[in-house]
Amino acid sequence: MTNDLADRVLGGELRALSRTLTMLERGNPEAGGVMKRLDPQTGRSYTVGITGPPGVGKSTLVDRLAEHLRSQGLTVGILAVDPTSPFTGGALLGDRIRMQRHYLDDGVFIRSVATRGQSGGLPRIVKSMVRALDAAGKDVILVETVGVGQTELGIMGVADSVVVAMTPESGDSIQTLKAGVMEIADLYVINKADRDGANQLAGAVTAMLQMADLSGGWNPQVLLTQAYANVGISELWDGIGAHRDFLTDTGGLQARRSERRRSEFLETVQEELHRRLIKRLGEDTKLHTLLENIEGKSAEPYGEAMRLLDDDVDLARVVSGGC
Ligand SMILES: Nc1nc2c(ncn2[C@@H]2O[C@H](COP(=O)(O)OP(=O)(O)OP(=O)(O)O)[C@@H](O)[C@H]2O)c(=O)[nH]1
Ligand SMILES: [Mg+2]
Repeated sequence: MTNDLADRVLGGELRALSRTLTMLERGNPEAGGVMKRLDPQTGRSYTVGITGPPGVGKSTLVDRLAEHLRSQGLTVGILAVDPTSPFTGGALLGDRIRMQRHYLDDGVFIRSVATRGQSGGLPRIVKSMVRALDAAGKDVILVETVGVGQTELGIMGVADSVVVAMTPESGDSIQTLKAGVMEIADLYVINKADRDGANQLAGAVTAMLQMADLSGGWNPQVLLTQAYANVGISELWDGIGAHRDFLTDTGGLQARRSERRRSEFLETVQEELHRRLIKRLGEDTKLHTLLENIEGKSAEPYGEAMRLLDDDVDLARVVSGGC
């Protein structure tokens, strides 16, 4: 069954791809079999992360980029990571409406990913989803994430190139820079360049970059766009291309991708361990009693945690319960 599904994904069948992403999202154990078969066929896509504060125009940029890529005959996968709950997804609805003109185009695959209240950052499943889109033959994968400061850092672990979008109109932008986004941006986009202050903001960002130590080699570009009017989009794609060439020439691309695979594995182990432990709490009377003792002060939390982890038999029992 999983082989059949994987083959359909590899054949570019969108429904099979959609189903695979749902399996990943739900932690379906059969997803492992599918991903194993897809993995050898990955590595051909290029992944671009677009991040920045709420409302700066990320979805509009993604939409316009998709349009530009399609005009060049490239296929596009879009993952829109939505921080709102799946039940109140206002932003989600906005994205859907904005991008719906692509729904008639088989060359654009759009998927929203709810963060389901995970604390900050990007759901780790996004890394696996990107690999599935890659195997399905998407030439370019665009990942939109909203965030300010620390919550954006996760995009680094997913994208080959990271675009940080800002606007001249609010204090958010400078806030974003201060929150340490300097380290993650490969390209800066000042969107809504039709508004006052765009050039000043571009100047401020450029000045900050000049002061920063960029001995790593790549000099992040600062670009002005008017996404809603389709201005600056091809220049943005050219800028991404320049970063891609830089990464390819310096071996940085391979390094980023290897690191991404490593962290996908480690994060999955960590999250699954946690999930299975929580599940066991509801089922395992011994563990349940231990917790009651810890709560009632007849057992000590730190020492018991270490003992549980050191006692391989116990740990194996806790985590091997399947799902
Ligand atoms: N003036 C102006 N407005 C723009 C521009 N680009 C996008 N917008 C508008 O900005 C608003 C927000 O755009 P979105 O693309 O939804 O922004 P976003 O960053 O995806 O928003 P969230 O996903 O909710 O964080 C929309 O009303 C867009 O039409 C632009 O270049 N200039
Ligand atoms: Mg958006």
